[in-house]
Amino acid sequence: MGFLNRLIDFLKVATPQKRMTVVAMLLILTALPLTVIVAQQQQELRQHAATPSPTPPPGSTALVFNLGLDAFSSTDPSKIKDSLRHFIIQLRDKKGNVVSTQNTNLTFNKSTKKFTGSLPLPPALQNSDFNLSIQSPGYFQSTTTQILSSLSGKTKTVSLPDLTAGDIDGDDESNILDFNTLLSCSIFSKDNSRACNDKTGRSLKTAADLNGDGEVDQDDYTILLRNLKERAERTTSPCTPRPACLDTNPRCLIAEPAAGWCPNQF
Ligand SMILES: [Ca+2]
Ligand SMILES: [Ca+2]
Repeated sequence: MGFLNRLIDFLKVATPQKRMTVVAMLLILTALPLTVIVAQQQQELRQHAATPSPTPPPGSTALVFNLGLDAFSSTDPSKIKDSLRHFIIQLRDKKGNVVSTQNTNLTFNKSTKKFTGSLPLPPALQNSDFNLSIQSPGYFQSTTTQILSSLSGKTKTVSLPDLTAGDIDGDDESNILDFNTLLSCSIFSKDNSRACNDKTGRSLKTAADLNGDGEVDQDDYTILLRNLKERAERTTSPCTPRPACLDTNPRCLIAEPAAGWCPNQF
């Protein structure tokens, strides 16, 4: 009340110009918190708009996703804070050329440990044949072998094996740069997060938080180490493609190689 009384006394004796200045300052101070609230509400609305509905409207042409990320799948769901994750969906023609790139956010379901959501299919592709390449920050891209065709008026659920964590810098390669970037983003950073920010200044911290628990720490480092080791072993020990006749009836008889058949991708 002391401040208010002094303000009233000041206004009684102040010139009209000074009174106007004080009133203008009070209006600005009052408007600031309101501006912050409005900005927060707008951000929430934008985030909501970027999150597709899990169930597309009847009759629509859409892809319905039910995707897993391996580090999320192996983490206690109650520890996961990053329930909304960005995915990049590339539609490829039969020659493998990218004909459309779609960005979407999918929502983590703690019961199924899968990310779900739907994406309307662009009209130009509703009668086309295509397959999908799917990527999420921090994870290697995975491409379906299944060809989707003539989806006009229909929905198609896309379920794949969990994407593999480890591509922190998003170049679809596994190398020392992924380690350096994760360490830079982590609580053990020694470069003040310099390498954690890419050339455009964008932070890669979300990508480095492989298990979505809100921290980049020893757990993420262990996941990265394990996955890159397994990936390197697969690269140095090429498997033998599984002959299709092994899965037909009658079945052919071919001896399995010592390194085993390549796992069926999807
Ligand atoms: Ca990489
Ligand atoms: Ca983490």
